[in-house]
Amino acid sequence: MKVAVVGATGLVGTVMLKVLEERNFPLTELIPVASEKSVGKEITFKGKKFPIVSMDTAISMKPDIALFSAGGSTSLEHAPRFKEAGTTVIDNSSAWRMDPTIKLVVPEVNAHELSIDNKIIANPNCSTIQMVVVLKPLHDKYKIKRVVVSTYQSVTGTGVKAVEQLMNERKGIDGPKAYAYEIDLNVLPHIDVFTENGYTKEEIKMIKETNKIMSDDSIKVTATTVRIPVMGGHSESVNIEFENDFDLAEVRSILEKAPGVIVVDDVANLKYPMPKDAHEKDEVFVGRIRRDDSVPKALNLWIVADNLRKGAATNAVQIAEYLIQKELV
Ligand code: 2RA
Repeated sequence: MKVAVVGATGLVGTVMLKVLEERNFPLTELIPVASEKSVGKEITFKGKKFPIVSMDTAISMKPDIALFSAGGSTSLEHAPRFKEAGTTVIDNSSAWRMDPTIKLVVPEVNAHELSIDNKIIANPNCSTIQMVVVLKPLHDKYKIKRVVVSTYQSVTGTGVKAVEQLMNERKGIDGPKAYAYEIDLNVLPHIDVFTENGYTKEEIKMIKETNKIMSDDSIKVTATTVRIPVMGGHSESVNIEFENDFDLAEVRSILEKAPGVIVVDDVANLKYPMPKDAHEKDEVFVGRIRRDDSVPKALNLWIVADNLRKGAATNAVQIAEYLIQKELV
C-alpha cells in the first residue's frame, strides 16, 4: 500500500506518521508531502529516511491512499487531483465535511457507510469525534433527543503557535500570539471565528457534524466550545436527554463494552478522565457518569480524548485500516 501524508511536517501530520508506525500500517511506500520550503528535507519512518516531496511529485507517484492534514484550501485544490490519479483521500480539514456527496466518518459509528466509490473521505472535527464515539452506543439503546456540550479544548488544537504562546507566557517571555488574549491562567470562549448568530464555527461544526455522522437530524445539539491552557487533549461536559429512560448501571455496562471507549469512573477513589492521562492514547475516556435529576431521562458525562490522535490522526488511520480490511481501496 503506497501512502502519502500531505502536511507531513505539521502537528497532525507528524502524529499521523507516528500512528502509522505504531499500528504497523501495511504500507509498502511512504510519500511525505509538505510545502515547497520543506521539499528535499527528510523524515524518518521506521528507522528509514524518506525525502519530502512536492504535491505534484506525490500525485505522479499515484499513492493508493493520501492522508491530508494541510488546511482546507490545500485540500480543496489538491484532493481532487489525487482522486483523479486513483488515490483515496482521507482529509482532516473541514473542507469536505458538510459536502453531501462526501462521507464524514468515525469508524466506531459509521464506517459501514463507506464504499469503493468514496475517493474523498472527510475526517470530522476532533471535538466531534470524541463525542460521537460515546453517543452512538447510547443512541442505539435509548434514542437521543438532545445533547448539550461544553468543551475544554487543548491549545494543540490551534497549532504550534498556540503551544508556543502558552509556553512563553508560562516563562514570562514575549513571543508570537495565536490568540487575541493571554491563554495562560485564562480560558477563551472562542474557537475558530464567530458567525452572525453568535456561535463560533467550532460550535457549528459540533452541531452539524454530529447530525451527519449519526445520520439523524432529529438529535438536537447545542455547543459552547472553550480554549483552555492544556496540552494533552480535549475534555467535554456532555448532557444527554433521551427519548427512553435508562438504568445507570446499564449505561455504564454499555459504555464499558463500546468500541474505542474506556470508562474511568470511580470518584470515591478520585478516578475520572483527565487530558494528562489521555495524552498519546487512541481511546476515548468517559467518566462522571450520573443521572441529571433536573429533567427526566437525562444523563451527564465527562469525555476526554487526545485531540491530535483519536481526534485527528488515529481516526484517519483507522478509516484507512477499514478501507483495506474491507478491500475498498
Ligand atoms: C481546535 N477542533 O481544537 C479545532 C481544530 N483542531 O482548534
